[in-house]
Amino acid sequence: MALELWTFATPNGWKVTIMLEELIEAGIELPEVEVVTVNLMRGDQFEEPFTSINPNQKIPGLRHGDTTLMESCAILLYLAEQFPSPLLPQDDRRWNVIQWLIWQAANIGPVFGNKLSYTRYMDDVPTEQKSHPLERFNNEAQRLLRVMDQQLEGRDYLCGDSFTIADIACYPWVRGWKWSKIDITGHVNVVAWVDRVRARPAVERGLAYGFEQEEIDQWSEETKKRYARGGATIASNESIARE
Ligand SMILES: N[C@@H](CCC(=O)N[C@@H](CS)C(=O)NCC(=O)O)C(=O)O
Repeated sequence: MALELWTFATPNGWKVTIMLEELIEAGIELPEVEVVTVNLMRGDQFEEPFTSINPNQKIPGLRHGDTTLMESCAILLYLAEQFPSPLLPQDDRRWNVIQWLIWQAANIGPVFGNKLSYTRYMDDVPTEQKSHPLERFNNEAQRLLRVMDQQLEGRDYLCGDSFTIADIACYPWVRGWKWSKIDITGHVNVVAWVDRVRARPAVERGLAYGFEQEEIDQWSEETKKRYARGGATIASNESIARE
């Protein structure tokens, strides 16, 4: 039974490509994986068949036999359960990992995502209207980074010595701090964690989805412009959904 991943090269999409590569790295024999690109800039997320897989119309989505799934963290949990590995320990560490996974979904994702959107994509919102959400999301992002920094004190990864789905969920958002203009440099444990996670071969392979090797860490000016244009289109995509 093949795994069909419906995705795009964005933080929530990279969570799942990293997960698949980490499972392979852990020696798990995965079924055939078919990656289907949902071009968000073209509005594919509002079309069938993606909408049947993910009624929320946002990537990623997963189909595995009769199971269809939305929400990146639910997909991480599903894959971790289907293909057991240290990425989700089965002993009493399990709920600690799950709480940090949910913490990402409820906090880092929305807050970093909104900060990014107001920083780079909301072209049609006047500057004076952006200042309040920018300040609010930046302050909250800094608070979340303090929580993360504290959690990483004396630990290599969020839940201890072992890399888990909680790290996978947080990493693509935190690594994009320059693009979202959320300064992580005052949080030394977070900075060290970003480097540690980036050094994992499977993470590098997962991040390569949608990108040439030489652009994984440093986007070209052309790519920045493409994402800025695409992000602005997505930010105003509500109109497409209403048509
Ligand atoms: N909570 C969702 C968020 C998914 C999400 O926001 N995906 C973005 C890309 S990172 C998307 O598809 N945006 C398209 C749109 O808003 O139209 C998850 O974790 O899967």
